Amino acid sequence: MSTDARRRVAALRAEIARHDYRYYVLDDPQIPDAEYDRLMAELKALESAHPELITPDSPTQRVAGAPSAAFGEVVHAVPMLSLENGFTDEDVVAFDRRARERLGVTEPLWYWAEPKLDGLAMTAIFRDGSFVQAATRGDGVRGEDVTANLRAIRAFPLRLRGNAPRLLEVRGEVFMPIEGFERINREALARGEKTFVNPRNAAAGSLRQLDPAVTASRPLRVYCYGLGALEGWVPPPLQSEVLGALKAWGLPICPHAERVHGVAGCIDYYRAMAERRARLTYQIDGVVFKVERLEYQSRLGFIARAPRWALARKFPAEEALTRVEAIEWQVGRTGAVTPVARLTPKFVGGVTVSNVTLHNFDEVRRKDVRVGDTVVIRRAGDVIPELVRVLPERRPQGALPVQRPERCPVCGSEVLKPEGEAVARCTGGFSCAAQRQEAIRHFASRLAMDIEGLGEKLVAQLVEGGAVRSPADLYTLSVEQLQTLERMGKKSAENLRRAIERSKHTTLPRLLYALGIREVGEATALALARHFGELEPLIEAACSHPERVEEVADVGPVVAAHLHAFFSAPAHRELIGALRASGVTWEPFAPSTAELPLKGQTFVLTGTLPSMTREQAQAALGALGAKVSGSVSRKTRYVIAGADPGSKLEKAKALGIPVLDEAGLRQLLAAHPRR
Ligand code: D41
Repeated sequence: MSTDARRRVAALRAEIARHDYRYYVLDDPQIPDAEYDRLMAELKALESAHPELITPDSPTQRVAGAPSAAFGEVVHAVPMLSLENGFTDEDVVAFDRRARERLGVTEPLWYWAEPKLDGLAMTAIFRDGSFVQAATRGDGVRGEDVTANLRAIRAFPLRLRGNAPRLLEVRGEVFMPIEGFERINREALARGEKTFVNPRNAAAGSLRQLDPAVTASRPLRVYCYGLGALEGWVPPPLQSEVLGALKAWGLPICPHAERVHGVAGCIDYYRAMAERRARLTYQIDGVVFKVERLEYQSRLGFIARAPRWALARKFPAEEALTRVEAIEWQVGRTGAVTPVARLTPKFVGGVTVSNVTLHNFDEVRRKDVRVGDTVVIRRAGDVIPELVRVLPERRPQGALPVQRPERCPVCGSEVLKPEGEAVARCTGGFSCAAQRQEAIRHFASRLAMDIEGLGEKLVAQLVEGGAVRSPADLYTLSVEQLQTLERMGKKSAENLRRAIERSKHTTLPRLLYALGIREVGEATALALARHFGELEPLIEAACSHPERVEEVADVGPVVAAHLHAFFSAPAHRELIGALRASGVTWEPFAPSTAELPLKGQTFVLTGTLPSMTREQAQAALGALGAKVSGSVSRKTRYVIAGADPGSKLEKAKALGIPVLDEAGLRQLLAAHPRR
């Protein structure tokens, strides 16, 4: 046998072990994966040429031997205790008080605080530094022999570094980081296989495998947190020092564990981890506090099967079951009609949840939520509570699918859900109490009726106080009435009154925009005004001949439907009458004799513009007479390109057609101001 081969094998094993240590224990990898794979390949080649050099703790032996038929049983030399649970700060205070009373200590104790990993407990034995056996916790007295499986986990060392004791039994948690969990689930889904419900189940399912090759393929990690049987080593006085020693031997330790002072330190640690929880790469279900001093630990001993020197402070459960009592429809400020499930109140994630939004009708159908259903709800951290899923097996008989409301629950106006959109909306606008305030704020805004000084706060007061129910009411407000508003002196009230008065003389495009018809922005309002010249012909067309409305550049069936719904509503016809009656006038839009500046020019839009929607860009161009087309040809005047442009941009370049970004488009629009 060549001594060269023996030396090279030893060097490779040491190097591989060093990289594993840097990666899994120090979290500071040194070499790329490809280089690691190369070292491994070289070692494998050498070992197959010199099989006599193979030892069980070689990294090539992580998966060795055939799958077994069953797990053997292991009796734990030192029983694996369980943890006492605490659910409140008071539980932590009581735990600390009991410990100090028993010890006769009055000053605050030091604690070792660590995350409570949501995985599965294991114990591993090293003899003379070599890994020899591992077992699950089982009932604490006897567990299953998972030696071959633990050996298959790359994150766990097969040999200890430095001077290891004759016998070292370490205890820890096997877990699967969230990212790995999501990856194996994605892969399982792609193969049409079953997925794991959570990382804990994934870790348990992966460790308790009769074929260690399967375990090896799963992204498992191990963090060690304690000791079992020992020979040839007297542990240092403190828990933190024990973990320091384990880490020096190359065993992975949770990086988020720390020493804390007294009960106050414990409670602070709990809060800090609860806040960090969502950003951790692994799942935890609480934190664990352990009395630092080992001498105190042994004086405190244990009751039943839990040590008196440790407490698991659990996070509130994030998921719970409850029942859907009703499904109601809420109307938002902009008319969005949103389904909300009213629930039997349930304490989950630290708060009582009594309703959850179902976002939109499609979501209700997708989840198939029905009144009477038992559902899983979830509230994680500060995240908005959500309805995760329905338990169909618990559905009461006769529970019917939810129907979308045809009429607004607040005002009774028609509810429309445009094709391809998720959100259904109330068409009530001003006449809907839910939308009144927002609609009036929009009416008064600068690009609409431009009532200077009438901002959001004043509108809120006027609407809440009942003085204003429709925009027409603004024109009946007296200086005296305005003066009753908060922080409104005589002078400001007079100014506001004058601004309201001034706004009476407006233009048709401004009025159309001010009405707040869905998807009728400034550009569309202008195009409509330009096309119809006056309001009446537009109303007539919108109500009776929608196809005529679609003749307007850049008005499609969606906008036409919104115009139809708006002008068909009696409340809106009344509003227009009331505005006229209170003296609001608008000049008819004189169709300009001059040609529109971009008439005859074709534009193509591609990609996403930073601050304009496609509709806005299209409307703005249309208002200047340009045509917007879907495909690039030699006749295209400009291509407007945003982020992630498609093949249209390539084609434009190939044809030598000028390309503008949003800034360029804005410059072009500014060069041709609309009236
Ligand atoms: O992270 C954990 N899941 C964890 C579990 C931990 N950090 N420390 C633990 N400490 C103990 C004692 C104090 C009994 C040695 C534990 C567990 N036990 C434990 N895990 C499962 C049962 C008990």
